[in-house]
Parts: sequence; structure tokens; C-alpha cells
Amino acid sequence: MALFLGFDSSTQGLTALVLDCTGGERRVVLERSLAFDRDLPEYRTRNGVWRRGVGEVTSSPLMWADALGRMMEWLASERSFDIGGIAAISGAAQQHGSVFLNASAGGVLQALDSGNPLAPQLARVFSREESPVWMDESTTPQCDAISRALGGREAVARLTGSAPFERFTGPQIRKVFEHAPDAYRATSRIHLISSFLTSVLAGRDAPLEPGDAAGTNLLDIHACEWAQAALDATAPGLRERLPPVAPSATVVGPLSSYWRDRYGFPPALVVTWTGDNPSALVGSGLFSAGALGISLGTSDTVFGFSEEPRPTAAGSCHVFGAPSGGYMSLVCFRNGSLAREAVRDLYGYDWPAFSRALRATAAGNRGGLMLPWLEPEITPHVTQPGLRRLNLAAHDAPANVRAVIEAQMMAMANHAAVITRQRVQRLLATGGASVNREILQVMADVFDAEVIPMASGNAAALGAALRAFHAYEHAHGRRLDWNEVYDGVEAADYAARVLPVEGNVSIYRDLRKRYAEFERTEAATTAEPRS
Ligand code: ADP
Ligand code: XUL
Repeated sequence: MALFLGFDSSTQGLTALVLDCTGGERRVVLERSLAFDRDLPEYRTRNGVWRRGVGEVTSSPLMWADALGRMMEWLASERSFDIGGIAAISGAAQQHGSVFLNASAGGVLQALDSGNPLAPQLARVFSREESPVWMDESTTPQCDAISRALGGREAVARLTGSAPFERFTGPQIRKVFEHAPDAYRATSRIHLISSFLTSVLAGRDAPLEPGDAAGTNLLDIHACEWAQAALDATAPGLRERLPPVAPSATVVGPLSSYWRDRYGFPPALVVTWTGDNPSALVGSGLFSAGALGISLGTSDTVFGFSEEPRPTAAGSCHVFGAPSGGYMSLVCFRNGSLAREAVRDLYGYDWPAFSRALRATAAGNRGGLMLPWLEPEITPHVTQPGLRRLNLAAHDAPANVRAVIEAQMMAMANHAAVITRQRVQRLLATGGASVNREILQVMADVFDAEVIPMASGNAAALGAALRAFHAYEHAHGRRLDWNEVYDGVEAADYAARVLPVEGNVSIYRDLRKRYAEFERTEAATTAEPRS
């Protein structure tokens, strides 16, 4: 039996997915999630995070490791499959967040005591108990300083694949260096969440791979190595604090003896984790340009594969390494699921009522528009949040439901136009909200493209299991082409595909321009300009 275990450590929870690849099969045999707020209440997170000072959003690295430990324990107790068949393990994690470890971490990870639970043993390895996450907006001064040191936003984008962004790891590290110099001095290793969790499984310090490493503003996107000029512009002594960058298919080692002795896991190969978006690219089977992926999770993201990096400082498009080789372009929206939930809750709806409201209202919403910036927005850059309406009565509940979804889809379609010059005819939808057909109908109509929902809803976890499989084969001398890796995966649910309705498409063609204008005017009056 050849089983491959993929994790997705996302903003609000952790998912595990087991893929059976025995004899040419690619069958998902198990998928299970836990939610941080509900299942690990002692960490007191809300939607998986802590909101601190102005724009500061952090979470607990100990909680992420603890959740992984609990999931491993649950997998070991699960009787529907044999953990002895697990050949390799990989994962995906929310991007950009940084984990600051002190000098004791390496030794502790190597010598974990299998007689005791994980979390108490890890409690003292952090030089900072809180990790900034991708929702953090507090580093505009650091972005500006890095930008100045490297010759402007355009120059940073050309070098690292992205202009400096508040949530990216480099600006976050610079802030720690400036505001907590003692903690910075006490830090021997700064991991991304992905490489931290890889290290916890392998019991040794893991490298980063080019997908997630590109979310730092520190990687030379062309050479796939740390860019010395960017390191110098960020903080002193940074190179020795960062993990090395290795190819995406790197096997870090066997699962450490802690997991084998405590729970009876086999010495499965641990493969470098990547970011949730690069992993979703793989899980969506996007190995060439053409279709786009859309993830409707805590963040909403639009992404596509590209052979060449085409970084631009205009807008919010990022270039990351694609784990399958080549590159990916991505645009990220902060007001995703939590904005949909906020509007849903404002009108006392549940999801079925939310969907009924979408069905009961007409495309174009009779010209009513909303800017759903309940939190500061990444795309476009908005620092002063607030829900804004145009030709839309606040008391009209169904129209407001339609307005939030139309706004999100029009923003995605407008801003994602930079990803590809071709007309996009197919969208692969994943993430928690992709189960909602009414939302997918608006997506299809706004993009004028067919929308295929992913069968599992979690392309990132599937991508992780596929990366584990690919690296395992590679390690055994079988260099599988990515299309061979993916062949047989029933990832996309073609039976549930949603087609655009011609009459609606033409309505959105016009409305998208009006939305862009409304967005431009409001963003200009509410965002502090970046230098
Ligand atoms: P992440 O991985 O970013 O933590 P998920 O992709 O798991 O998030 O998505 C979780 C979100 O899915 C929830 O916050 C919820 O808003 C959304 N969701 C779940 N069911 C529905 C539904 N029927 N319609 C719309 N959104 C939904
Ligand atoms: C991407 C981004 C988010 C996080 C959380 O740049 O910030 O999508 O990866 O999912």
C-alpha cells in the first residue's frame, strides 16, 4: 500500500488528507479538519488569530504544532486505514507568518521525548511566543524603509517577485528587529510556518522551498536564493537566521522517532512543506498557463501558473515559485470568508438563507454596489476599513448579500487581469465557500468562465499529498512528470460545474467598470499612500 499524507495548516484550522496511490490509483481515503477556536480553545484565538495593536494580527506557533500533534494522534487511532502504509508526508501552511526560535530549538526538536505530549516540550523553543500572520497590516514604515533601501517598489518587485507588502516576512522581521531588538538577538532561526511544521515532523531543521520562500520579499525570484541586498535592507545577521532554500521536492528526512515511538508511525519520508497557495496550485492541477484557481478561504486568492516571472509593482500581484517548477502569479484579498460571514450575520442569515437571498436577487443588483472592506484590505491597499455602499439601502438584506458577493467577484476579476493576457475560460474553485453554488454562479457570470469546484474543497491539502507522492517517487529514482502525478486524481467535480449565463455576463461587463471606479475613488480617500 502506498499512502501519502498531506496537511493544510490554514488560518482557522488544520486539515489532514490521505491519498492512496497504490497501483496507479489516486484516491482520497480520508480527510479531516480541526478548527483552532473550537478544538484548541485554551489558546483563545478568534478565527485562529489574536488581534493586538493597530493592524497587528498574530497567532500562536505553539498552537500550530499542538494541532499537528493532535491530528497525528487522531490519525494513529483511526481504524479506516493503516498508518503503516504511509510512505511520505508533506504539508501546506498559511503564507508569510514567521516563527522565531531560540538556540535551544534544534536540540529540543531532535530529542523530543516520546513518553510525553508535544506541546509542553516545545513551549520554551520560541524567542517570540506570538507569530505575525498574513492578516497583519502593521509594517508600512518597514515596507517604506526596505523600498527606499532597494531603489523603490518596482525594484523590489523585480528582485523578489513582489513589491514590499505589510504581511510579507521581510518587513515583519524588520519590525521585530526595530521594536524588539533583544528578542531578535535571542533568535537563532526564523522559520516560515511551513518550514517550522516540517521541522517538527522531521525532528530537524528543515529548509524552505521556492513557493513559500517567495512570500518574504527576501528571495531572488530568478536565482531562487536569498537576495543579499534584500537581507541587508531588512535586518543585520539575517542570512544565518533563515533556513536554506532547497528544491520543492526535497526529502528532509524520515519522520522523527518521536512520532514513530509514540504513535507507531512508519519512517515515512518528510517532504518540505510549502505555502497554502502554491500547494493549492498543485492540488488544482495547474501545471501550465490557461485556467485560473480561485480559493475562497479566510483570504480569497486568484492564482495561475506561468513559465516566466512577470513581477509588477502596480496592483497587488505577487510572483511565487510553483512547486512543480516555473512560477505562479497570485492576487490576495483579505476580506474573504470573514467579510461574507459578517454580512451574513448582519442580516441574521445562515448559509442556506444567504444562498436563497442570492437566488432571489438579480445579477447587477439594480446598480447597487458595496465595498466589503470590513477589515483593512490588501487589494486594493486600504488602511481604514469600513463597509461602503452605493445605491444600496442598508436595510435591504437580500440586496446586501448579493452586493458583497458581486463586489468580491468583480474585484477578483478586475485585479486578476494582470495574471494572464489570455481570456480565461475555466476557473477551478476551492476553499470553504466553494461549496456554495450560488456564489459560484456569480463567479461564473462575472468572469464569463465555467467554474469547476474541487471535489474535496481543500486543494491545498490535496496538493500537499501529491507533493509527498511526487517527492517519494523522485527519491526512488522515478522522475514522474507532474501530469503523471496528477493523472487519475478526481479532484475537480465536473458534474457540479457552473456555466456563465449570457444575459448576466453582459450586465457585469459594464458593472465591473463602475465597480472599479467606485473602488478607485474610495481607496484613494482611505489609504495612506505607500512611498
Ligand atoms: P481557511 O483554510 O482559509 O482557514 P477554509 O477554506 O476552510 O478557510 O474556509 C472556511 C470558511 O468557509 C468559513 O470561514 C466559512 O465562512 C466558509 N463557508 C463554509 N460553508 C460555506 C457556505 N455554505 N457558503 C459560504 N461560505 C462557507
Ligand atoms: C497569500 C496570503 C494568504 C495566506 C492565507 O499571499 O497572504 O492567502 O496564505 O491563506
